[in-house]
Amino acid sequence: MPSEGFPLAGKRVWVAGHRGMVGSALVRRLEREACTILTAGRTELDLRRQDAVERWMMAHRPDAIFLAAAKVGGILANDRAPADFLYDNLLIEANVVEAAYRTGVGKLMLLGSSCIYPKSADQPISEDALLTGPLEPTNQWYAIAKIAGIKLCQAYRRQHGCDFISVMPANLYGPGDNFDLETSHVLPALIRKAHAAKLSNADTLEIWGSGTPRREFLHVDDLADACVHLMSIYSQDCPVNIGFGVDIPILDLARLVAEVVGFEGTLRCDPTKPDGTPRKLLDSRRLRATGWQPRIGLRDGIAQVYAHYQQQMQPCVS
Ligand code: GFB
Repeated sequence: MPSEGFPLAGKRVWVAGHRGMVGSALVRRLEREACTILTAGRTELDLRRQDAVERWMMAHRPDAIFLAAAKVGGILANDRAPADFLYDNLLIEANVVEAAYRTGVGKLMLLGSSCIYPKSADQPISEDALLTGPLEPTNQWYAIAKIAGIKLCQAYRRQHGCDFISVMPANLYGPGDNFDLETSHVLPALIRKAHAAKLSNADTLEIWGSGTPRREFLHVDDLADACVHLMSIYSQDCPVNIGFGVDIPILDLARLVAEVVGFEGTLRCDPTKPDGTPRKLLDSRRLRATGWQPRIGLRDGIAQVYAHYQQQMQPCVS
């Protein structure tokens, strides 16, 4: 892989979306680099407003941008708010990418998602599977917006020579996740449900869908580390998958969460809830070829997130 080299030392680096789980992990990771970290809160800057984004960029002049800001959510949130997932994400990406071009930003990384790939893509899913088949209906709106983001990076590279790249993470989890049962992803939902079931001595823990879909989970601190690594060395238009390398059926994930949390009852599937994509395991060979490896195993990662969750809950429990 040809490497242009873009060291972050001495640079002004904007983490767009720094309050989210991914953005805050990026800030934690960038604190170890000799760069200046720029952030903008939601009240200061609405990324869906083109003028505001351009004004902010003109005033703050980042050299590099991690575009982690996005409207995100789990399978039900995606299904129930298609307009928000499509509109918000399209605007955020278009505004930041265009302003980055206009203000001469040296490098931009757009964070996508493994759900951009076709529902029936061959496993593990290589970057070449993009746009080779129909998407999973529950999250097609979010996926279309993220595909547009990849295409924006490619188009600005082709037309204007901008060094804009994109990465596609596996299903993420970590500290700062959303634990709202209606809008969250599966892992924080299971942690919350297992914890509540343990405290109330409930007999069962409910799992949405059939429990058979398989997902690949990556700790957000591993993701942040891979992003900083790729920002420095990767400079091509093809997106790069960032995965852990192993997937697990949702039922086994629920068993693991129950074990870590200490819930000893039974697991019950709710077939009225959607399964989504049957399997999403990324082919991360392109990334591995650069020498990067994830470090946080799933059991340890879940234990860490559960500890965070308990700390967060402390005032309510006591
Ligand atoms: O994490 P999740 O919502 O996202 O669901 P996706 C993964 C699987 O876990 C699905 C099942 O098969 C769910 O039915 N599941 C079981 C649960 N119990 C629960 C629960 O209590 N809550 C939730 N949320 N799921 C999302 C996309 O898809 O993945 C986003 O909708 C994004 O756009 C994200 O791409 C990474 O993996 O199905």
